[in-house]
Amino acid sequence: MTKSALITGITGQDGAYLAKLLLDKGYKVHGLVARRSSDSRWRLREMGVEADIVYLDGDMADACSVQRAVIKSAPDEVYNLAAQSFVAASWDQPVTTGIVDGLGVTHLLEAIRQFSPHTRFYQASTSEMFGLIQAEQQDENTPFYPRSPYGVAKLYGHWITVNYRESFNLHASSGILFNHESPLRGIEFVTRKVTDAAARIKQGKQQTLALGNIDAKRDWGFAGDYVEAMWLMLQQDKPDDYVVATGVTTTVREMCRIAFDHVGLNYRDYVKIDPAFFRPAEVEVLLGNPAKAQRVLGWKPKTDLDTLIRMMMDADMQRVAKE
Ligand code: NAP
Ligand code: G4F
Repeated sequence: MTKSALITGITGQDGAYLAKLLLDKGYKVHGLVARRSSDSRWRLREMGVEADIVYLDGDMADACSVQRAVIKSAPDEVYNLAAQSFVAASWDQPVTTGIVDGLGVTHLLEAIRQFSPHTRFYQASTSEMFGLIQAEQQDENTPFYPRSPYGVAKLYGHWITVNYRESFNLHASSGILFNHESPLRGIEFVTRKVTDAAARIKQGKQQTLALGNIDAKRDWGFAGDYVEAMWLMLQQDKPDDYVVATGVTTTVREMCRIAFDHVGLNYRDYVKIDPAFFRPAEVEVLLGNPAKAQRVLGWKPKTDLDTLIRMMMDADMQRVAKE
């Protein structure tokens, strides 16, 4: 029997990788897509899957459209990836972020509870919930301390998922994913901002790169590896929460060095510190412990940071050359 999946946020980085993974496994893939005035399907084209998806109009802020998407797709599995996912923007749009990333999760869980209670549910939780870290290495038992409206909204989404699991016996799991990147990463996130700029500087199309806190540390992995963990969570007999990370943390500064090195440049010659890119409250360091995902799901990251940044640099060098 062909399985049906509904992915919200299918036009985003993870949505594109997950759609490809599920299509390769033989799923019928539906995508909830919010109306935009310009093209939002470029990542699905890059992955070669644009024509293989059933698109359903809807917005996480609109409970009726979310409900309709659940009824129409009759999903065995729902992956809730839709979000206003840029931390810095969440201070400028705290209410929208709260509605989409927080209440939106309830719209989806309610639709599943009422119309499709057998459906398995994945919530895209985040290491940003750890924020001001309460343990050197964060795992499923580490207390949360979010530091942005995004982190706070995601914490609501996380707990409402746990609550619907416990209240209504839904197969609802949360993946607490640490930063994951790829050539499809949005240009506003620091890794892509750096690889794009290094490619432009190398090709004489940009002179400098303005960044904020380059001493911040992140546990960076590859999005292609991380969507496999999402799928594995929904194949388990029991729903649960899992940290997905590499277990290695690196400064933004060192990530810059790797990117610029790859094209034979010294980042120190080009990176300028600009207070405009500092945040009202910073998450200084994140470092995940993926031991449970490894033990229960049999999941391990396959891509180290050096390989990941080189993959992104190669893609940006080619793209910038064609511009
Ligand atoms: P992304 O590239 O920013 O994609 C976000 C997706 O959500 C896009 O498809 C976007 O649509 C959609 N969306 C935004 N607002 C919406 C709304 N009101 N209604 C319906 N769809 C909406 O994010 P990502 O990196 O793929 O991340 C996927 C999920 O994982 C997000 O929930 C993010 O918060 C979470 N997460 C990401 C990371 C990471 O490091 N990447 C780590 C932990 C958790 P448009 O394309 O039309 O804007
Ligand atoms: O790449 P970032 O914008 O990602 P951030 O804030 O860690 O959030 C990402 O990962 C989360 C998981 O932990 C996701 F939930 C979330 O949706 C998103 O995908 O920033 C990384 C670090 C920060 O400390 C930031 O202050 O880089 C620092 N940074 C320094 N200069 C910068 C810049 N970040 C950006 N975006 N732009 C800069 O110029």
